[in-house]
Parts: sequence; structure tokens; C-alpha cells
Amino acid sequence: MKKIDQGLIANENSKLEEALDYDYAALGEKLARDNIDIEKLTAAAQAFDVAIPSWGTGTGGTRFARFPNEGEPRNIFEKLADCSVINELSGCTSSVSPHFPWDIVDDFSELKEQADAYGLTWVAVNSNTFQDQPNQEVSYKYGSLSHTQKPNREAAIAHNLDCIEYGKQLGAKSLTVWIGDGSNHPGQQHFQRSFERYLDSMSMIYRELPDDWEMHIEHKMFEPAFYSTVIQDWGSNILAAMHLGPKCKSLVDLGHHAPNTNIEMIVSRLIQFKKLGGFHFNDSKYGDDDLDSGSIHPYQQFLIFNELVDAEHRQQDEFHPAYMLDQSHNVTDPIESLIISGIEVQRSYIKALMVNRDNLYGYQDSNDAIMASQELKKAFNMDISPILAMARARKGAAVDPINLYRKSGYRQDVAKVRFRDPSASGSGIV
Ligand SMILES: [Mn+2]
Repeated sequence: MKKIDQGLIANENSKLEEALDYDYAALGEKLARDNIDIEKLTAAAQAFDVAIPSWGTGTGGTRFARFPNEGEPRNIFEKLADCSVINELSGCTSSVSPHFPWDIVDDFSELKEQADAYGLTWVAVNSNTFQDQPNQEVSYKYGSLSHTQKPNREAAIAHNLDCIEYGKQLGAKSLTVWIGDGSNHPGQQHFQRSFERYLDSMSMIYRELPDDWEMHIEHKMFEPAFYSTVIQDWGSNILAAMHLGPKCKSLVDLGHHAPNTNIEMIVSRLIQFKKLGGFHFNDSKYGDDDLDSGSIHPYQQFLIFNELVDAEHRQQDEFHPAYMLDQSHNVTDPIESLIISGIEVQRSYIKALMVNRDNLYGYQDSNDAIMASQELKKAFNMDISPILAMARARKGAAVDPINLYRKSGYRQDVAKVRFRDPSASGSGIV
């Protein structure tokens, strides 16, 4: 089942076919001079996938205001339909990551059937103990899994166990845990005791993980707590993941570090110790801006993928990181932002595949800083758009996705039936 008319895609793609074939052939010749097989890169682009967060399909907001778009999804079924549109046009986003309790439904089998019909799969389920739900008996105002009071911790543990049950019904294979726990004032919280309480709570969740599941811990240095957070950085993260066990790994959200942090080096460290669980891709200028992937620091994103491809190249053990977008779209149509972002993440991956590892290792061993740097820059500076467009064409996705999306009139169509619900969730800020 498709949301976008297949005839429209075929027709629009055919208009661009001749130019694409020409550009693709020219790029193929250029790459062949460096002994790079363009067909291998195109096959890799076709196989690449990054998950869409269900909440990313709604309009985001800041703590000041939210400006909803016409026709934004009001429930998980409508979010799923938007995710299908994104995948049909981008050809690289065939999985969805749900968020609970925002996406709880009465009948998960119906939701799974709907996703199956679209050709979408469910990946990591995300728990939410950073806000109180209506009629909740205890509050998370002063923390959840690390709360000083046992009933509050127990509520947070129970919610995470519920998330595992929901995820099992959807066929998901991992639980991502991010907590807003922390403090706003020096002295407010005992650092060690709060971390101990967190580890105790997490060990209870870990015990209930199905054998073929992983648990991913997401660190974040600030917000909503502004003085300290319990899982502040990758150091606290990897310590917790090592303490909890082999099924627990660290998740890197690009926006959750101090400005100018060398994230690619963190990625390397996590890979080395088999603790890289996955990513939340986004971009930022100042903090956790949740801007579109590759829109501010495309070179950083490329350097992160350089580490990931290096691990693939070395056939690193237990290396199967989960890729997901986690963004907040405040002024754009989220479908357009997510299509472009998925493709930009895919672009970084394919460019990283073009780095000649033997050359790079040689320059590193001989301490040739200039040539090592140039080896990376050479791949980064190459315009590989024809490879990505050809990958989409071969998968029946759109050669020019944004143009096609606008021509489809999808947003206008759903706006006629999705009447705005001002209480709809979708701040998308984690
Ligand atoms: Mn995140």
C-alpha cells in the first residue's frame, strides 16, 4: 500500500532520467580513475536505512511556542502514514521508532499490520519519564529512575517494562532510555547516590529484556536539568552500559554534547569497547537545537561516518549500530525536513565509503598530516548526488523527492481530513 501515486513517481522520474543517466555515467568514470566502483556505492546507498522517529512527523516547538502546520498527524496511525510518504520518496527510511505513551494504541496488532502494509518496520521503542501523564500517581518533577523516593522509581521502571511489552507486539528489538533526571542547583542532588539509584532501577529493566533485545542509554548534558544531569555525558553513559551488561549500549544524540565536542572520537571509543548502540542524528549550532541533519555541520557528520565505515572495514565485532533521526521541525514541513535529512545521513555514509582506507592508514603511520586530511577531504568534497538519485530511482523512490512531494498535494489532502488538535503531542525535543 502506497500513499503517493506510483504513476506520478514514474512519470516525474522519467523526465529526469536522461540527465541522471548522463551525470551518473560521468561520475562513474571519475570514480573509476580512483578504482572506485560506482555500482558498489549505489548498492550500498540502496541498502542504507535510517529510522524516522514517530514524533518527528509533527511540528516541533520551543519552550516559547509551537506553530502547528496544517494537516499534521494527530495519532500514531497518521504519523505512520507520513513515515510511509517519507520512505516512498526518499527510499532510505523504512523503519519507525515509536514513543510511549504518546503512541500507545488499544490494539498493537492493528498498528503492526498497518506498518506491514506500508512496508515499514518498527525499531527502537522510546520510553518517556520526563513528563507526568494525566492521572499519574507519582510525579517525575524531581526525577524518575533516579528519584529519591522508591514509588517514583518504581513507576518509571514499570513504564519502561510496559514499553518492552508494546515493542514486543510491534516486533521492535531495542529500548531507548533517556531520562530528564538531574538538578538545577549545586547541592540539590547527591551525585553518587542518584547515579546508584539510576543503576539499580536500570538493572531491573535490564533483567526483563528479551534475549534478542538491546537497551540503549542516551546521555544529555543539560535540559531540562541545567546544573547537572544523571547521565550527563558519554563517560557516565559507558560506565552505566558496562555496569548493566552486554545487552546495554550507549546511544549518541549529536545534539547532546557541549559545543565543539569531538563526537567522532567519542564514537570511536564506544566502537572500541563494543558499546555503540546507535545514533539520534540531527544538527545544531548552539546546543540541542535538533536542526535538520547535515544542515549546519555536514563535515562533522561525515567524520562520524568515517569512524563507522572504518569499523565496518575492520569488521569490528558486535558492530551493528541503529541509525535514527531525532529532530524538531519548527518552521518547515516535517515530511520535507525528514526526507532531506535521511538523504543527508545517507550521503555521509556513502562519502565515507569512498575514503581509501589503505591510503589513510599509510598517511597515519607515516605521520603525514596533510595527506591524511586530504584523503578525507577528497571524499567529502565529491558531489555524489547522482549516486543517491540513482539509488532512489532503482528503488522506485523519487529522483527529486521534494519537488515530487509538493506535486503530489499530500499535505493539502491530509489537511482536509486532519482537523487540528491543539493538544496534540509532538514537541520532539529529546
Ligand atoms: Mn535523542
